[in-house]
Amino acid sequence: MTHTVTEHFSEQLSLRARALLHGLGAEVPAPGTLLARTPISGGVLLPLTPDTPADVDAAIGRAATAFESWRTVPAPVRAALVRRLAALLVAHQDELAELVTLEAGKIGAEALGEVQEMIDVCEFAIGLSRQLYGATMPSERPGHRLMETWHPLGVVGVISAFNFPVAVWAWNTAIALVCGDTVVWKPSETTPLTALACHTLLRRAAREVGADPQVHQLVQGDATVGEALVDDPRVALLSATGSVRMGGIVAPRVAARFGRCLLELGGNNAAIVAPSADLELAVRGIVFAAAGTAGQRCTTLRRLIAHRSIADQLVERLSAAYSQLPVGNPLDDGVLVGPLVDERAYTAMRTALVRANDEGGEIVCGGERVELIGAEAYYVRPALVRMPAQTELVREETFAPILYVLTYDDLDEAIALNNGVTQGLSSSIFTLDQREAEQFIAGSDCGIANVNIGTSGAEIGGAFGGEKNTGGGRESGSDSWKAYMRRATNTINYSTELPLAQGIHFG
Ligand code: UN1
Repeated sequence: MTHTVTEHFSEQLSLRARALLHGLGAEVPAPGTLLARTPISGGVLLPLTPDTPADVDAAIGRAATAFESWRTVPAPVRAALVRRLAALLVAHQDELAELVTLEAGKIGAEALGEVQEMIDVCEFAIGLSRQLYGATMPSERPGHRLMETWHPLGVVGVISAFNFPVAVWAWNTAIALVCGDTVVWKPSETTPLTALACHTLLRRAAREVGADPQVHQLVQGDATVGEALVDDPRVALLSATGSVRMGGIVAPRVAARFGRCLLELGGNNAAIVAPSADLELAVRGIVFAAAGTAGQRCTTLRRLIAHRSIADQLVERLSAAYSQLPVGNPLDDGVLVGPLVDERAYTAMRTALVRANDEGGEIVCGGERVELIGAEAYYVRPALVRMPAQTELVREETFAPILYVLTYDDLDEAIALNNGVTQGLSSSIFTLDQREAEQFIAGSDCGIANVNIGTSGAEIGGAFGGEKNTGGGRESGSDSWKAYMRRATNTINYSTELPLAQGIHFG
């Protein structure tokens, strides 16, 4: 496309974004310096006005005030808000997904899946609202009851990343709201429009069920906006998704004020392919996990640890599958790999591939840029790279579609390679040998360890998160809700005596 054709196309995308926002009921905000772009063409969708630290301060204040009454609403009644949000998400699933495609560059199926993930977690949260169970324990004292009760925590700050611009917000917000917390959301500055749309739908849901719309606040802008959340003592829990670097800044600052952190940081996820693996199934799983979302999930498969006996055959099959991957405009049917988010991501990918070569790697296929829609959009062919060892480069997370292939001889060695990185998010093994599968589940040091599926695409029902530099947080399903509440241990004396614990006699 020539420059002018690209510009014209970008204008069309911008008009489409405005129309979608309108359809979702969001008011197009005043133009300013925060530029919502589309990675599809690299063009600007809308210029927005960013929030100042004073705006963030006021938003936290409103959320703190709203908390005082929201915490007293019974949890199953609070769930009515989430139920209405889920209904609105169902009604607007297509529009919201299209906005995700425009802003984050996801293909249609994945964007719809992301909105589905929001609906799923809302349903989970609605059921959860009647299951915020506390335990009771036998007391050592007669006529006493010992128990735990769970209480709303306060204002939850949510910092989310561009790659899951809406689902990760929903994981946090749906759970936080039924737990009785209020939310201040700082989305990625790369995806302000989807955030605006979600905020609008939630506020509408609140109005429709008679809840206080101030339970949710949206603050937009760069790192200074996030920092205001990080440092504010009124933010009881800060749930942040992003890079290890970001987590390293956020965690000590929140800890210094004795706030709580829930971190979901980088991943450098591996899959082991054992000799017994169903290779056909493995290839399908690997391609989705490594090339899907153009390699821009924190759960993306980045390291393949193949048994020496099947490695060549596996690489051959993967290479054949990679060569058929349709790369292109994610709005087009049939495309499986959309654009990288921006030039920086592209540069990081190129730099990694040059280093791979320097470190003795062999680029089997991919890695080249495909100039499809002008010079400002970064489309690449997913790369498959054989590496002689787990080098420093392989141990780093490059947020792009590069799959490094390593070989192993015995399973202990493969598990050691899996664990031999600083990140600990997701991992998987392809094997038909149950002993190997169990050994892997016990041996992987990651928060997620799968068998016969890839590393990405987790369901919301499980706890999501990882160990080591991934930050240790758990979000969405299982008992992740406990991070959003405070626990009180209660000893209740219903006797007429006052026996002391540990058999102490006092006076
Ligand atoms: C992320 O990349 O930050 O498991 C979240 C998955 C998705 C969520 C990814 N359900 O790939």
